[in-house]
Amino acid sequence: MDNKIALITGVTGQDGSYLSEFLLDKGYEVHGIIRRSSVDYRERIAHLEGQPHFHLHYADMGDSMSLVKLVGMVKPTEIYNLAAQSHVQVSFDAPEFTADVDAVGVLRVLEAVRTNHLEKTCKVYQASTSELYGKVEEVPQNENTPFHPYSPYAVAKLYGFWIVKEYREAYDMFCCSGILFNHESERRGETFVTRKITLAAARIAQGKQEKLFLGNLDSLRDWGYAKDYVECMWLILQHETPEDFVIATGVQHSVREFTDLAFRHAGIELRFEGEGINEKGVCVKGPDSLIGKTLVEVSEDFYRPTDVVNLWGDPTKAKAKLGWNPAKTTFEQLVKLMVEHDMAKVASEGAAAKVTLPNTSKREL
Ligand code: NAP
Ligand code: F7E
Repeated sequence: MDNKIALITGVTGQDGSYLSEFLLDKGYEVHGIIRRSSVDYRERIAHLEGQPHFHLHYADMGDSMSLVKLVGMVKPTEIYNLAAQSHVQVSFDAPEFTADVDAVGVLRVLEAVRTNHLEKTCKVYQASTSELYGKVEEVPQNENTPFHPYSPYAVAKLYGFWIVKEYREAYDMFCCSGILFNHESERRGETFVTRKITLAAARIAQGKQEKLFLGNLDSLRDWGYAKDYVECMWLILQHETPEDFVIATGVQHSVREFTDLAFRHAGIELRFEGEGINEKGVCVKGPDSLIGKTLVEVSEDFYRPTDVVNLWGDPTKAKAKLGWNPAKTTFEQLVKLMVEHDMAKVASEGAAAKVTLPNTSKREL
């Protein structure tokens, strides 16, 4: 393909920022959608702004007209639809907004392609999710595992998955879903459990936070590295036929294991004692000032009305058909790189950033 023009919705997010870097390296002209907010938060793509092949445009997933106009102007050869209200817990508080952006938003993107008569020249990648498996009916989960969405977020994403499949079959469009399992990084939003943990471990180790409050420590996830996963999004669109793929590492760990390892990398050894809501992580090794202190507690505030607790992906198809390597970054390497990043970040914040109140507020998620 000579003319490589990508349009990324969700460009300011974790995945959008890595995907932009990846596509710019491949010689693409990259266009991203940003939306107006009272505070401009574009930290993840700040280093790309001003590059000659990187362009930003105002549009919104809730505004068909803006999407139709933009797709007509940019005439992308590939659209990566990553924009979403992506927090599962928030979807219980804002279910209608989540449905509008995560479900109907997908339809708006597909219709923007059709309205501009680009069906035959523009491929579409949809950011689907392991949350579709929800209250899992099979372990591990592959492309044939039945869906059982278990949150307003997952129900919205299920519509996105099916509308993409429908447009593929009805209009012969090259549009596909990547069913991605959790992927994390040093750019992960701070209210997802992994980043909440690595930041707290760094702050506690440096005397800037007293305690970490978490919800369900038994919850199991298949965590990979976001930088490795964006490559797969691209590979899915380069495959000869439009197909959906599960993207996962094939390895599962609990929130407790993630916490334990993150604190170790921050120089603190924890012993977990008690059960359920009474479980605690007590410091048994580390700075003298922390020995014997309870550093991790469970709070009901972080329990969800329905929680997905057993996600474990089977990436066999992606390995075989896309040649993707799910073991590029191991769980251990992922935790280490996140903690190292946050130790440096917290150190640079200075003493003023001490978190005096532990994060008991529900807003911390
Ligand atoms: P993220 O960091 O939360 O980024 C979400 C992006 O969507 C942000 O750029 C956000 O823009 C944008 N957005 C939200 N509402 C919008 C609207 N109304 N109009 C335009 N843009 C809007 O998410 P991520 O972790 O990078 O995930 C990327 C995609 O993959 C999402 O669709 C997510 O649901 C899906 N997914 C993620 C994972 C994972 O583990 N990370 C796994 C499976 C699927 P602002 O910066 O303006 O808020
Ligand atoms: O929760 C449990 C929580 O918020 C993981 C999104 O990218 O991945 C993400 O969704 C697990 C859940 O991610 C806390 O109950 C315990 O079981 O990090 P999370 P998520 O819900 O898996 C999927 C694939 C997506 O598609 C989404 O867009 O950890 N947990 N204690 C906690 N979770 C949070 N956030 N905070 C806690 O204190």
